[in-house]
Amino acid sequence: MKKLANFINGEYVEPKAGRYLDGFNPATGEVYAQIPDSDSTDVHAAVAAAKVAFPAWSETPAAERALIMNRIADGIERRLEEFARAESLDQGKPIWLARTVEVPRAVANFRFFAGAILHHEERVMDMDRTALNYTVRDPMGVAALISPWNLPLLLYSWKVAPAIAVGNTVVSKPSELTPLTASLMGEVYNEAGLPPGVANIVFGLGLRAGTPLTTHPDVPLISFTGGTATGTAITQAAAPGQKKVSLELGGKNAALIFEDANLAECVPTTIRSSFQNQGEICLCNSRIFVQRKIYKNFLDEFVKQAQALRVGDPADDKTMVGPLVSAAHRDKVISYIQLARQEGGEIICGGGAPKFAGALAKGYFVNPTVIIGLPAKCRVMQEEIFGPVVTITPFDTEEEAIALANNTQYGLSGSVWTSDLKRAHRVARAVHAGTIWVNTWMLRDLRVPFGGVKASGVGREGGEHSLDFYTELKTICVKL
Ligand code: TXE
Repeated sequence: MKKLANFINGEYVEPKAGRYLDGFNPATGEVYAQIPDSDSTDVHAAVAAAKVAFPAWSETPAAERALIMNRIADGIERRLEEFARAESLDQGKPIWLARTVEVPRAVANFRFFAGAILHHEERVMDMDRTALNYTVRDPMGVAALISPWNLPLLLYSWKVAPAIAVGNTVVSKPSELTPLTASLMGEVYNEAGLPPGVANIVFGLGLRAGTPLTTHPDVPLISFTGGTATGTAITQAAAPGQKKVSLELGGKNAALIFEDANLAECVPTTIRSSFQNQGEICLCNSRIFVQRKIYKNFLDEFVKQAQALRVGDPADDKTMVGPLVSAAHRDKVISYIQLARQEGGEIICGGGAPKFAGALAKGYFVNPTVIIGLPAKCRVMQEEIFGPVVTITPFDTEEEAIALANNTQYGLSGSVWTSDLKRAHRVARAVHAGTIWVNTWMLRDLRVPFGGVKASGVGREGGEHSLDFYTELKTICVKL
């Protein structure tokens, strides 16, 4: 049984109150780890360590910070297989996905921001030779970084890397459901020579450990990725302290598939955008709209490919769909499938859990599920399910497709499939979302802004937008 520890001031330490939470292996339902159930005492110790480390770290030359960041990236890369195993065991994702996509992306996050701080430039605004205005950026202090369970290491590193690159110190609170890869990061930091107190990690529950962090008076900024309800709670908690907040929240992303789409590319990509990581990616498409002329063809091919996805042991390289992250989340996803039946939907693929014998019998599996025949306003078409469940609905006109895509409180991302260039641009502009992909999905450049509109969040991170979020921008005006 693994017993995890918080990482505070460069050392692994037990939670002060000695309380632990059970960590479950989602593939078997067995308890495999004890996770610190930290409280405000632990959080205060971590914030205090980060506060002490801030002056020296913020004044460390950018080249030196970049060197350490690159060593952190090297450290993760050297242990790629260990990280991939830990992520798969903890979260339930197929190990090949962790190995080929998510752990490499964590490495890239540290390398990218190590480079970004060396190449960053600020602006000078010349007022007709009477004055020069120039801008400078300063790190802000101790950043609170709260990350979720779906892409644990990827999202942890997405926040820590830019935050420390620009000279902040941080206290992270990873999800209580998936602490394992973050718990390895302390070793990587120490090996890389990151000064104690620059990156601290406190494990525990949202209310007991998260709230004292987001409301701490010495924390001026918060980056959060997670559910929309939690994002609202964090905004409310942060308001009295006038904290800078970035929220990446839920989604109900649409794929709009027009009759001139290249189905040979569109179907397998839409299978990925529906079921990759068990559908537990905020960018997954959960509502698929298909132009009527190709609806039947698309549906037949999509269902055939969905049925062929191998559900099973995430440690097996052939597995395409692993278990959901927790029993509670599995129950939530199954309850939406039941609701779809009540709301008049027809389940034409999946719809329940696979039967496994042996070790996987108590795992939190759900088969890839396709639902048709639902009205656009029903709960299944409106609420975030966050599992391997999609709805497929026909449409007739471009206007109708856009209206259907926008018929949601969310606005994180979307996909448009067409070979008509003008239509691609038109529809991409008309769909209300932070990111639209044309004839692809989840092609992510680290420089692009990332975030949502409406209930999908506030603010943008990524590339220079992360540098912007994690710094305070100051104007200096010099009269000539
Ligand atoms: O996430 P929470 P939950 C969606 C998805 C899912 C739903 C709820 O639909 O079913 O959200 O998931 C911490 N103060 N997404 O409840 O609670 C928590 O400990 C400070 C979308 O598991 O949002 C964890 O570290 N922190 C999503 C983090 O918030 C608090 C990814 C996220 O957990 C807190 C995950 C509080 N009051 C779920 N309460 C995405 N956008 O990718 C909780 N936390």
